[in-house]
Amino acid sequence: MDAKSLEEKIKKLEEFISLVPKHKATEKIVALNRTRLVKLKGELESNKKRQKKLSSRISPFSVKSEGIQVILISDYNTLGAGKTTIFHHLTGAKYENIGKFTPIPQVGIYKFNKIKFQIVDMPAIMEGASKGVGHGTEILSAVRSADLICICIDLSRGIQKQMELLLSEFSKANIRINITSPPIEIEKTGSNKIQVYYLTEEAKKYLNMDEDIKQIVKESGIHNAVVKIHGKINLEMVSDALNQSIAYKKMIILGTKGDLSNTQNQFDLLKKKYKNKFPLIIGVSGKKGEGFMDFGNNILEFLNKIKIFTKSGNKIAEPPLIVNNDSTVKDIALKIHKSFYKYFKYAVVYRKGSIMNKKRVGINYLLQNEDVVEIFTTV
Ligand SMILES: Nc1nc2c(ncn2[C@@H]2O[C@H](COP(=O)(O)OP(=O)(O)O)[C@@H](O)[C@H]2O)c(=O)[nH]1
Ligand SMILES: [Mg+2]
Repeated sequence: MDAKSLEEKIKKLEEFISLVPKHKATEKIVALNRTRLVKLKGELESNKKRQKKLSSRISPFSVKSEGIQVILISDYNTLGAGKTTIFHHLTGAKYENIGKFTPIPQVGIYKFNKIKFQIVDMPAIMEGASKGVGHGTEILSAVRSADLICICIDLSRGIQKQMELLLSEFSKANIRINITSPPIEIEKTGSNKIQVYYLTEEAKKYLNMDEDIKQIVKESGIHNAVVKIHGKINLEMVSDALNQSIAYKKMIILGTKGDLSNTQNQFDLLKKKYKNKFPLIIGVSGKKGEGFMDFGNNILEFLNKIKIFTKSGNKIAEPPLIVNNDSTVKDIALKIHKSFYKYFKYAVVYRKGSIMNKKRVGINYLLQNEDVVEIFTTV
């Protein structure tokens, strides 16, 4: 197993164990893996303790994420694209760093309807960042772990050069923009073969690719794995799925300094040229605070997140929980506390409509934006 982190290893191992058919012949492998699981969990615990001690010494670039993390980025050739001005506007930080070079990331909180977003004002990206130039390694690794990247493009200067440098460095760093990762999971196993599982109706259409898929996986040096296909794929996606260094990131563009004259043309051009790759391009003025009216909602919608309020008695808890838009009551129960799942009896969902809709539902009920959920337990 070469899963990325211990946590992932544990998750994968637990999944693997639940997947193995339980009978005499597999008894040993299940037992071995159970033992391994216990060992890994022990390692994780001691790592966490060590991490706590180390955290005072970590690099300023490894920004700890709090809530939804949004990174502001621009290209170094266009110094002064307006990131710090936007950062100040959103976070309410003091006006200290505007017009100055920001050599290390600045972190602040942007609050929108009581929902917190962590905003990171990053140093600009230099040409060669993907090879490490100008703290490129650290900046791009922060990009890889962010929830959303806001590319800041100065509308008072040529937009194309700014975009091209950034897109080129992202591409060289194996960062894919606004596409989802292939619906393929590859997990190394102890058995000496590659097994492909086609887990959805869509996936079953690719049964005829079985041999090819196995061959590609073998080619990467893996000879024992479970490959799970969840949806529409092609062979390139199989090899992408094998490439651990590819990151799939959500990005939007902020056209900055929209208050200056002659920026409308550049904004139109920006939209025209990049709308295919970037479904969300917003014209803003950090200086005048324009364009950010509904910024929090824009972000949530773009990230396919919804707000769910929880209710207990007459009280609705604030802030709402932020969850994926395909979340069910189960996800909410687990998010509050696992006992709400364990002792789940039923839930009542209040949904806004022409009249407030109140409904008693089960654990698998699919939620919608701004639903209010009250969970009842057996204890
Ligand atoms: N007119 C105008 N000027 C801006 C705006 N945002 C930033 N600036 C100016 O552009 C310069 C660089 O801004 P800054 O926020 O430090 O850019 P950064 O280097 O990307 O962080 C400063 O002189 C700002 O006053 C804006 O929205 N409108
Ligand atoms: Mg700055």
